[in-house]
Amino acid sequence: MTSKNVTLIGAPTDIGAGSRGASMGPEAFRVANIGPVLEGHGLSVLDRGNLAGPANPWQPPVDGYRHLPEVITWNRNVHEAVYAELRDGRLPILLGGDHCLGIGSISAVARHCREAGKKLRILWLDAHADFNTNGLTPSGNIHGMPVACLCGHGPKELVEIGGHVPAINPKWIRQIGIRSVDQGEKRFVHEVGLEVFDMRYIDEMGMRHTMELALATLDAHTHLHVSFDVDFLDADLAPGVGTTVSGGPTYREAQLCMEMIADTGRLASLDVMELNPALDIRNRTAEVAVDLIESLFGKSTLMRQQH
Ligand SMILES: [Mn+2]
Repeated sequence: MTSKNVTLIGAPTDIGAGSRGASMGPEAFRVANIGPVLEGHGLSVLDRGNLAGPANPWQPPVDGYRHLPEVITWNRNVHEAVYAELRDGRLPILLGGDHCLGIGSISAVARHCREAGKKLRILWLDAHADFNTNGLTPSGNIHGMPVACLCGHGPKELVEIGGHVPAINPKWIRQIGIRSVDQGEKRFVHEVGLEVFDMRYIDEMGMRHTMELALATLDAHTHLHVSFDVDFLDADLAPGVGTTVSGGPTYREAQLCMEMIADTGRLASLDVMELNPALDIRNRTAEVAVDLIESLFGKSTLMRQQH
């Protein structure tokens, strides 16, 4: 079951991103009242404050990676912080920070699941597949590589972070909302057999059917992790991200997505990534994200009775 004890962990860095500003994300979530909003749903919220890590040196790529040493340090710090909360039976919410930190977070979740004998299902809500490698990436930005790293394709220090290679099996992931994938990356996604519900699929089949499939076969022993890249949302709804892509889920589709996840009662860890206050308009994107997170934890827009 979803734990009532939630921990907020801020990771104030844009070390893996292509633009500066996601380092201010954690504070923007707090300004948008993420803690009190979750407490309003009967959760006990502990804010651990922000993790520390190296500054962003803003350098060009080396061997296809930008800022690899700094990315490694940040991910190790995130891994330890997330793992400690899970070991304590708490539900960690990682406030990014850019999406490269998904490596540290999800490797910690996978490690916890191995030790606790749980199955893992990961919902990757994103405009991008984040399945680049240093040979495929056009930019060298590691926020485009976390899924590949978790599946064992990446630099040794990132791939080995949770002590088990690969950290996860690609079959455990469902990607939703995808609409911007680089050419080589697309071939690689097909090669490993990632299950992707792209926007074409959502447009044709609807969010309800998409989520029914993405959440199928969960059981009482499944740990459900959500990795929510705020650029999952349509650019008009969520301007405060570094890599906006138009044609994403509307507010209503995103609400349904979150509510259907909440209905499973299996949510056990969450990353909310890539919020960039420098690009936002009066913290609107942070407020939309907090509103959706509220739904993820059971706020319902429904009139019908819930049991
Ligand atoms: Mn992403």
